[in-house]
Amino acid sequence: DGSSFVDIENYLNANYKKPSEETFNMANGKNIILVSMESTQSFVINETVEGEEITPFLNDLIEDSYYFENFYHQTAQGKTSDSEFILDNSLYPLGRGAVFFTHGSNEYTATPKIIKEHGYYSSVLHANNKSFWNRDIMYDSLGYDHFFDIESYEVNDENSVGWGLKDKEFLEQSVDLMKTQPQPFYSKLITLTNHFPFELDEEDKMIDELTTRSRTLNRYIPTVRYQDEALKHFVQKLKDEGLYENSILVFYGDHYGISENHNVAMGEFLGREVTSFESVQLQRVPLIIHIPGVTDGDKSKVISDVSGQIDLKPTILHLLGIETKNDVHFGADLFSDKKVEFTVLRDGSFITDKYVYTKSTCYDKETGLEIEATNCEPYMEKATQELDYSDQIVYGDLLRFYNGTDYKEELEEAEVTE
Ligand code: GP9
Ligand code: MN
Repeated sequence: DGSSFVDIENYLNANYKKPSEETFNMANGKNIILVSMESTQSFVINETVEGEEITPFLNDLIEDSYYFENFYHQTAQGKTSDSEFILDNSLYPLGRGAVFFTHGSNEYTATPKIIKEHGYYSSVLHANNKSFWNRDIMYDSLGYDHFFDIESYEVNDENSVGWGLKDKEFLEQSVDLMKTQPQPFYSKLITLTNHFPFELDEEDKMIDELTTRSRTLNRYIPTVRYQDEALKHFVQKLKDEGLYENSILVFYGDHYGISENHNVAMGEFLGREVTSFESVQLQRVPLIIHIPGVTDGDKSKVISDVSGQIDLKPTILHLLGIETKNDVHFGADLFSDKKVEFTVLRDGSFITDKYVYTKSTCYDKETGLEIEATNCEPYMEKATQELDYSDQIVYGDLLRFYNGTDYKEELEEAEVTE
């Protein structure tokens, strides 16, 4: 059956959360530096292997940041590209295929497009071919001013491993490229070294591989450690080049790195069986928001509220002091005291403050034990509804009818059918 865009609009209006007065406008006029950390899951944060931290730099950075410890990725088959899509649009990716490919030429009201009107320059920096994931087409649709692809980097045998340019070199060269941009800018950097099959040169190994039965998991730990070191140099270089003070850093994991095929080894490492409940909990990825001069020391905070990548767009816009009341988005400002703890994953699983629902089973979030389905029932319809509304927007290219301040009247009459 069909629903009209009015239904979607009503749903989104009810979903809108007022920004918190404390954080609204907190980063007005500052550069936004986003780093998409390849395959980085939260279980590595503040975790050690034989006494050695896997992410010593990020652990330190968290001490001077807002750190969201219950932040979930919401990606599906489009992997990194899905995370980019969610982040910039606060829409869900598709259940099948990669929306970057299937709907790369839709109209969107993505963050780069919105902040352009507020004087921001926007770019993506990623040392891969521009057409990978159809990025060159989609970035135009999202309103990016520039894509620094592999052509912008100096890549050779020495500074490459696995998928290409090593993160340390990539991030270092990226600072030089960012320096050429007009400020304020919104720049998204996408790392690559911590990508399956997690290859690393001997000289870059700073921590031992694990010794579980999964070669993949074993190798993951040193590449995460390497990425952490690369990020440390990156932040230092931002400071040296004078870009740090006037920027806010948003570091987040794009999606899982260790699939369910490695559950036995993962259970060995975690010291507990990886049940369906644990599998959902393993979809948490780090989110660190660092605002120089603001989130330092006693202003830092570990935030335990349940959230997801879908929440980043309104959060970032509100930090910049941009209202989102008339913007189409499914997430909510992470800092709003009105934010509801309810995060939907693309496969229909969802997480609330009390429950985890997955594979038709309801779990008590605290104990991880299976409980009566009736506990989860009140949220089931909302989860399905939300994914469905987002899909209708993407499949119907409905943002064509949206002019950035209000929904066009003609659309209100249009019937949207599946
Ligand atoms: C490729 C990089 C990794 O450019 O974004 O892609 P993934 O396989 O993680 O989607
Ligand atoms: Mn990725």
